Amino acid sequence: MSNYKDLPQQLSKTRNQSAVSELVDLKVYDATEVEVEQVSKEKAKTMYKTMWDIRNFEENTRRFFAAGQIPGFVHLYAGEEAIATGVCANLTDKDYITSTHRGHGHCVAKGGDLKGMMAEIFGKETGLGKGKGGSMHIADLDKGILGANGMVGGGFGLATGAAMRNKYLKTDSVAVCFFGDGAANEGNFHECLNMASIWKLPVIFVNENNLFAESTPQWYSSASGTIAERAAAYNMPGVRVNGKDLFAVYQVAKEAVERARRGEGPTLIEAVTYRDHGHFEGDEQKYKALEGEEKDWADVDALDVFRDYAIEHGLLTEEELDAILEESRKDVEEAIKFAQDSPIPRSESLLEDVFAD
Ligand SMILES: Cc1ncc(C[n+]2csc(CCOP(=O)(O)OP(=O)(O)O)c2C)c(N)n1
Ligand SMILES: [Mg+2]
Repeated sequence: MSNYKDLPQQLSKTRNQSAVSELVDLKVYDATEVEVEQVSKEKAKTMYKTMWDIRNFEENTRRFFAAGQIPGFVHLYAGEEAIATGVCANLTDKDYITSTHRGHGHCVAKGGDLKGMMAEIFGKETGLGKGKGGSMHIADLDKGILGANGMVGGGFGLATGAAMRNKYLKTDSVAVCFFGDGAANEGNFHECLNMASIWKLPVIFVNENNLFAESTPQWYSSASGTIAERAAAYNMPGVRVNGKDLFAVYQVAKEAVERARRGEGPTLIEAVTYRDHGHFEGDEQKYKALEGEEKDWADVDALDVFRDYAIEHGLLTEEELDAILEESRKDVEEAIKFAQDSPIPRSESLLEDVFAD
């Protein structure tokens, strides 16, 4: 938290200064540019609750995975809460999102039921996917959650297709594609940004640049200085934002969603952040340097940033903030109990939901 004030400056630094970085007029947002007054008290409360729901959900998933109660593989979203929360606060159930292997946060922020999600991760019959998918396959079509996805870059085509559907049916719904810095180097990224741009599709590409793809640093794997600057190649706005700053993310997402709803086409947002834990649970993280810029990002907690900011601007009181945290703890505890008490899938269910009628 101590380094928070320095972050906007850090954000404008690029490791690989490319020719394009100098040509493109990149907007770099931080909270100081956001009119916090525009955010209502109710909205602020909801967003803080969502961030805590994600954090509590993830810390408990970590705990029960370590205790051997969760089968399979889990990738935790803790540390990146402000991105999913700030983006999804601009969406309704009629809008779509596509998620990643690190998808719990996106699903919580889009309104996924905590009990159904936790039961899915525990592999129980009451889970959103009847316990057959687990952590990387959480989906809820009624909430517009098109699914977490084990394929890196798997969301680009789904989100672009969903946006195509929205436009074809003349709805004002949008689609959001969350993806990592590693996914930005998949071929699908380029194909879908191009297509979304020529057809002016209502899609927002939200890059979560957490500085690593597994153990590979982002600066090593990317030829461009930033991911946002690639937007210029596809003739759409590219925005870089402090992904630890909920208000800033909320604001840039709001502008992009409004633009998409007006029929003006896609936007690429790069939100810089850092994951609190390993790539997956069990990762020894020997590759982490935890010094310099990386340490600055690791030291910032988006929930503290929000809390300080909300108090400083008279948006919420300490008592109100504490009450929200308590409510979130209770909700997540109930979700865990629900998951633990639920039955494992019946063996016959293996053959159910395999073919369409
Ligand atoms: C198509 C494909 N290639 C490789 C993998 C293995 N893999 C899983 S996660 C991951 C790194 C993804 O990094 P990033 O997109 O930055 O997301 P992050 O884990 O940082 O959220 C890789 C290479 C995969 N699941 N799918
Ligand atoms: Mg990454």
